[in-house]
Amino acid sequence: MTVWANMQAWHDHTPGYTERLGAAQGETVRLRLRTTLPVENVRLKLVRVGEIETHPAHEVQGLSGEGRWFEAELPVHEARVRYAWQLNLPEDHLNLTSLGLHHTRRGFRNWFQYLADYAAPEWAWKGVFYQIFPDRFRNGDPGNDVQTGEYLYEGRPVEHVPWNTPIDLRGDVHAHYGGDLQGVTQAVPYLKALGVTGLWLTPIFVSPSNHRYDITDYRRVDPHLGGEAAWDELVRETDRAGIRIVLDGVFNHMGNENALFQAALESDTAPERALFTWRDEAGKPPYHSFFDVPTLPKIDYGNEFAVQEFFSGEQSVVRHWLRRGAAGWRLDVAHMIGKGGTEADNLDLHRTLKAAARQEREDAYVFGERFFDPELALSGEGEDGAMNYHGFGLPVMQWLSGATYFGEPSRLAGPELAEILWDASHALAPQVQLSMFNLLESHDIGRALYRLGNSRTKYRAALTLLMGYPGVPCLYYGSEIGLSQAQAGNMPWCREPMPWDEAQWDHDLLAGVKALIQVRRAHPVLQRGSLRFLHAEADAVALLREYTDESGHTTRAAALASRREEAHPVTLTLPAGEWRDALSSERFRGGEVTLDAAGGRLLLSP
Ligand code: ARE
Ligand code: CA
Repeated sequence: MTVWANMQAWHDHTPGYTERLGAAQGETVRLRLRTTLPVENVRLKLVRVGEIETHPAHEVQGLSGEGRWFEAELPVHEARVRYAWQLNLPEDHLNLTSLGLHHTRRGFRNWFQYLADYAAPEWAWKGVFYQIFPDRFRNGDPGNDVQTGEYLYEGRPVEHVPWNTPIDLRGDVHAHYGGDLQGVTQAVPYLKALGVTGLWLTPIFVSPSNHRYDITDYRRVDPHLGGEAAWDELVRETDRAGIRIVLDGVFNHMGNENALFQAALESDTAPERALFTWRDEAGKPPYHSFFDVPTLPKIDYGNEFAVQEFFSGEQSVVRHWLRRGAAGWRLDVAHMIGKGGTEADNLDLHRTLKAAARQEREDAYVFGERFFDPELALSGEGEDGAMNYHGFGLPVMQWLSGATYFGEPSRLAGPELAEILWDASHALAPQVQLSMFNLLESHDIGRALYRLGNSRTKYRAALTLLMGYPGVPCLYYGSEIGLSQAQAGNMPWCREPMPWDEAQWDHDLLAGVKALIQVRRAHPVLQRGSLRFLHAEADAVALLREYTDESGHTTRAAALASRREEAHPVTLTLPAGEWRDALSSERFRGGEVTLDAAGGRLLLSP
């Protein structure tokens, strides 16, 4: 049930409505509601074990905005408080929840949420991330390249591939292009000019494959990526450019060449055996592993040594790299990390991991790769957010392209898209919504440009939604200059090397991407505003962001996107006031407007 902008009562997490976020348990927080309805009185309701408690709200004067304001005190009595408003009218009473105004109270899942004791990594909200797959981004030092036949991986010799060779089937895990951290350092001026402020590097530690998800040594940077010195230099240069780095934490499994696993294989009595779970099943490796891939033995966190080694110990991997300059962790297959060989999600472990990360760096940004429903894991105690595949990137791309990322046709239309997005976002507490890691594409799912038939117009529409949506936006290396893929499919096709010959770049596209990033970074409403929907028809959707300050003054932004290639006039109703197109600066007044939505529009008010 999507919530639309034309509401007669409103409340959200921004300062005009919520005094502050993340207060400690036991404290009290001032909440407000604004309404144009002829209410007689307003009450705040919250759930305490066994009962619904109501608190009176009193009217406050002197705040801006249409309608009347009411204020109440919320006792923050537990880690996650659920609350709603009751509006009493002369002949009626209504409930305001995150689903809007209703005669009944709706389910508690739809009440507003207040997370206690939670400091969000707000720096990430202000930024724009860029994902780099190190072997394919830039070769800064050909001297450290993997050489053909240098070693065997999965029984086959690895292969050195010259940079401009298009990916073919050989481009799978044995093909090394030679990209490295020196290359990333050389590209810092490029990244800074693009406007990104965060990098997510897929794994950089010693590992035999080109993707490096099979880690041999978690405490050493792969010498083929430039080793420790290249990491230190990268941290220095990115710091100087105001860019922070999030590393890929592969904690569900390790590489089979890792010394811990090798020791476990060597003898039946080795203490390291307790780090894995052993089994005897025909056709499968004798230990649990990621998707039964023999090179990726699964780590058993039922074992305290594993918890200490990777997460909480004084010298844990999580702590080590935060000390060495990383700003956070992306947790590979976060939902799989578990005990006893199961893939059961385990909030306990994620809590331990995040607590250790926050001790090292109080604003460390920790988010999980969770392909499916992340809601249960996102209580604020574990990860800050999750990679937003199912709540954002996949449905948006499915709607725009008319196909799933496996290439199956899809009939998803605008109204259902709005429904899916709203459902996923309102289920999360506000800080978690804003910390979700939003992406359209990645090294696992195929390039957005390619899936949109290489249409620049549609890709710009996709980016408009990405920059307009609550959550931290992330781009995938190369898409900004038009890097696509040679054929349909996920890996390895979406991992082409970045071309550095600028004659091959789409400079128009690059300028457009830069402009969108600038807008996102310049406007707090896009970084921390609330979300509602303005419009949805089969081929177009529009959403609204709002940020209300302590005095009740509201700034707004709207993102409008179409999935058509040709001009597409869309009529929608914007909140009253002065509006302007963030890119063209064209000005118009709120109310009913008709705008060409092709290629997407980002609008600002005032
Ligand atoms: C390689 C080859 C594959 C081959 C596989 C098995 O590329 O073609 O099938 O080996 O031999 C890393 C590498 C991959 C590598 C893999 C195994 O990047 O290239 O595959 O290791 O060696 C699911 C998980 C999701 C996971 C993806 C890959 O839910 O969490 O699969 N993503 C992470 C990383 C990957 C990484 C690993 C996990 C392992 O981001 O890069 O792979 O550390 C559907 C399915 C999902 C699936 C999703 C995406 O939605 O239902 O289960 O996600 O597609 O493929
Ligand atoms: Ca190199």
